[in-house]
Amino acid sequence: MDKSLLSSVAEEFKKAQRILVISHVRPDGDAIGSILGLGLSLQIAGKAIQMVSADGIPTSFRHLPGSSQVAKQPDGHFDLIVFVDCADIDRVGDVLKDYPPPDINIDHHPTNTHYARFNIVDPNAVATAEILAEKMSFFDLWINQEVATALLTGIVTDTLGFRTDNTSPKALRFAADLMEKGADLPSLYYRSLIQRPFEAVRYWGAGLSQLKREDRIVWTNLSLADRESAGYSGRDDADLVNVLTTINDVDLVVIFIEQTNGRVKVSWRARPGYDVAKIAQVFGGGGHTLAAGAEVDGKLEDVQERVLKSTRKLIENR
Ligand SMILES: [Mn+2]
Repeated sequence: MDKSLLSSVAEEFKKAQRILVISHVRPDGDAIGSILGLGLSLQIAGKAIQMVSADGIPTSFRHLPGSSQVAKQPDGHFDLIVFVDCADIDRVGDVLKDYPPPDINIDHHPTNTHYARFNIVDPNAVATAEILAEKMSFFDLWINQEVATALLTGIVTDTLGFRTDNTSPKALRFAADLMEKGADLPSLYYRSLIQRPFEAVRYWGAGLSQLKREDRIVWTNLSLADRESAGYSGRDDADLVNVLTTINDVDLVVIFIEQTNGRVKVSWRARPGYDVAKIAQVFGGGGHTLAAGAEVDGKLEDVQERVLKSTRKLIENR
């Protein structure tokens, strides 16, 4: 990475007094871990920091040190606005509509649009938190136990526990460094990836009991009635899709989740060699080649039929 870019960013951090650190809507572990990791380390350096996540903090990350300081919207004026883990400028939601454009963009998405004055974008990093772990000393920022815990949470969650294709020796070395700085890997791994509410698992039960298979496709649906009888409060699939991807000899997994707005949320997962983002785009959604989603107007059964028809074509045309 360009040394002068890094020095310029280090200089910006040094000059600024009031700094906003913000990440994307519907935040994941890397969004939260990056906000907290950078935010807390800037606080240690004596800066006045606001950390913002428009959708708040998901329950599974509320145990992280500093999470109670994260607000849903910014307040006041800032010398520096920093986006972390955001591929494009709109991903932060509309909470920044009265603010100037971002100064610094730190991200690892290959689709990043380089929207800030300074863009530190590394698509080879497994997580934005990995980039931060690497650059922190360059910015003269300190990684204490709390910062290390936040950053390791970002790395662990974006790699689904060091098992995604892009998991690298470099990421493992940073993870080891962060453990040496005090991050408790087994505990944060359990809390952010393994542990879940009883209601979520009951909700899985509804999906699992209706599981269907045809050739190399597996699918199921989750209705509003399933959600209610399980007592599950989320509008998502409670990560059931990641359970279904563990099934042998299956190339494609699809989940249909009925929503209250007359729409159906569809989630695809694929083994390497397919591109589910393409089908998701046909239905107005998007994503990555191996993981994509869409929200489709219509009744559960109708959407299921239309989507499966397109999904079968993927296998036929392979
Ligand atoms: Mn990320």
